[in-house]
Amino acid sequence: MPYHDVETADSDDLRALQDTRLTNTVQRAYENVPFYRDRLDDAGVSPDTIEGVEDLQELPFTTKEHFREEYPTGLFAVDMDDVLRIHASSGTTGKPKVVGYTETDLGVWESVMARSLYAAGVSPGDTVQNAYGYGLFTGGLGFHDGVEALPATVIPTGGGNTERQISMLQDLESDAFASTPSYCLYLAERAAENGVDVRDLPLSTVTIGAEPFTDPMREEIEAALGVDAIDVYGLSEIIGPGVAIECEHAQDGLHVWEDHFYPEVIDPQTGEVLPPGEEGELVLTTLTKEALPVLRYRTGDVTSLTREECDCGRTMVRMDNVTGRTDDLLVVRGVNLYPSQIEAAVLDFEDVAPQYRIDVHREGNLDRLELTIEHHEEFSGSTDALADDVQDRLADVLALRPDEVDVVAPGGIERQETGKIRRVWDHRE
Ligand code: DLL
Repeated sequence: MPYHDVETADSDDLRALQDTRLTNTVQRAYENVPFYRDRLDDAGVSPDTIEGVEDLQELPFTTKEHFREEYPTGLFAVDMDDVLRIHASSGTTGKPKVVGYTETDLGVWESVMARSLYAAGVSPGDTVQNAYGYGLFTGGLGFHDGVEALPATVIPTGGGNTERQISMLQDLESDAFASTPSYCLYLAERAAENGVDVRDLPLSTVTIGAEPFTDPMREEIEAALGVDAIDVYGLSEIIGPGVAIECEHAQDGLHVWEDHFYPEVIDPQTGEVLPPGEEGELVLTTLTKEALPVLRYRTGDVTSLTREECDCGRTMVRMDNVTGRTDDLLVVRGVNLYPSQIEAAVLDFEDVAPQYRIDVHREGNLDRLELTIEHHEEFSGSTDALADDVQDRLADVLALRPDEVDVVAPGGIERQETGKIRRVWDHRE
């Protein structure tokens, strides 16, 4: 049984609900947000002609640049008196994207998070240690409210403070742990240094999200923690964590809570909507948000959708694990490559640990690609030979030979205790 009946809704009923909610959202956005009014007027679209999801493609896209142009609250559809909470997503450049929530929005958020946690295998009464950062980042408070709404016990450790994090896991016997994938690895590593094997803890559920990761990276995490790692997806512009999650049952794609967030996948070049199964950029439309309704938001995240039945019985559409973003693309000596291709290729080597760093330099007119990887603790072979093997493999996979591959000892790559991990350093920027 799911947490909420709607998770197994009949497709016609779900569509009817989405149609009504979309019509209302478009009307509210048009009436209350000058940005949307101008965009729709410019596109020659009257909100009255949008009668449901069928008509969605008539609406123009919204982008992260629009959030920046309308900084801080130009996209809000309600008076500030009705905004109970603000969050913001910093990104790497430019102004943060400021997002707001009414009381109803906070209610929706905690309910989709409660649903998500339940789908991941957290039960009412469990104890969930929340290692996402509290503050403007949506991870901390988003998970926090969802755990309480479930209702379960939340331990708000937040990011960092790893020694205390480990002793809390031991002493309070947490059932579940939530953090970024990179922090899971960091925690396991620090625990081992202190003589604690995380695999011996009573943890039964781990959710990972907020950062892209490949399947080989997930396998490393699961091996380090001794438990399945459930992928949870979300973004501040839409609500925060809780847009989509894998079910523990099938762990085969993330169920998008499409009664609140309508997904499309488009060709990032042409903007054309792609059929199920085809990979492209995820576009999301909020169906119930009051403070910040968002129409056709280009997330930049690369995925595909499937409507095939899931073993868990939930009927909601599933999206594939996001391993990268359209703007992650690195062009090195004219060759296009994504960091996830490098991650998957190097972690395929048994001797390579799940830590890496990509540096791109420009020397004269030439780009230079350098990769630093760590070998596993048990490795006793030649680092030069391993470096050569990795270099050869990457030359095959990427159609570009890295100029240098450095294999360093465990711990040789600097660790990051809080926030989203940075692995790519493009010094040409
Ligand atoms: O990262 C919300 C979140 C918090 C999701 C905790 C999951 C867990 P932002 O800081 O706005 O919000 O960043 C959103 O992070 O567009 C993706 O590029 C990336 N992202 C989030 N979840 C995943 C995931 C939060 N499961 C951006 N896999 C998104 C891959 C993810 N990338």
